[in-house]
Amino acid sequence: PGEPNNYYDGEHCLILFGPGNSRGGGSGKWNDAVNNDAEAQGYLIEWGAPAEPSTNAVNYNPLNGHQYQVVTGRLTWSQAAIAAGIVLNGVTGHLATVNSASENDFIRNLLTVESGTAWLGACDTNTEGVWSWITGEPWSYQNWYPGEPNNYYAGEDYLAMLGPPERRTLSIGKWNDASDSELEIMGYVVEWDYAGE
Ligand code: MMA
Ligand code: CA
Repeated sequence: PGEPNNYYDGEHCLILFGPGNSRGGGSGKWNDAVNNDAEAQGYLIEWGAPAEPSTNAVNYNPLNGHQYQVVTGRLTWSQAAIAAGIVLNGVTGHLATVNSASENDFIRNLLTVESGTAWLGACDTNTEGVWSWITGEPWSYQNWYPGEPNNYYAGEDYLAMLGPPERRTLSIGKWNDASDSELEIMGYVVEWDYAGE
């Protein structure tokens, strides 16, 4: 009752009152809130079939001590970049960043027909043609498919690793720049940077 009130003309996001909330604990009632409202302590994710993400095993790469997981699901790059931030044993994940041929091979071998072509953690949204890893690591290694990145129709700013089934000759493990909502994408790769494991 009384909501949405767009309090101080600044409330544009939806909250569901849960147990313990003094103003409607467990009621299931809604409130409009600010983007960073301290009252909101969680969020709800919904997946609709048939795009339900399914997680595969977490895989340890002995070459750098990092863990990797391929998640199958049709997310945009922006959605995947957020979804990858899950915590595993106290370490926050990120979309995978690739710094060597051996790391690229390791990830390439995790891709499946189900995950298909999958997001990696780089974009050139700041300056067209200047690619950077979301972790801030130097852009030292790259493995583009011939002719890529082509910024197709001037709308491709996000990095994907081409997966099976092979649609272009010798493509698996090679990189393509794609649009945020590229339909070819079927998964994303999460990396956790454990040090010294
Ligand atoms: C698709 C898309 C692009 C890629 C071209 C290559 C038609 O667009 O995946 O990112 O560069 O294919 O032909
Ligand atoms: Ca492209």
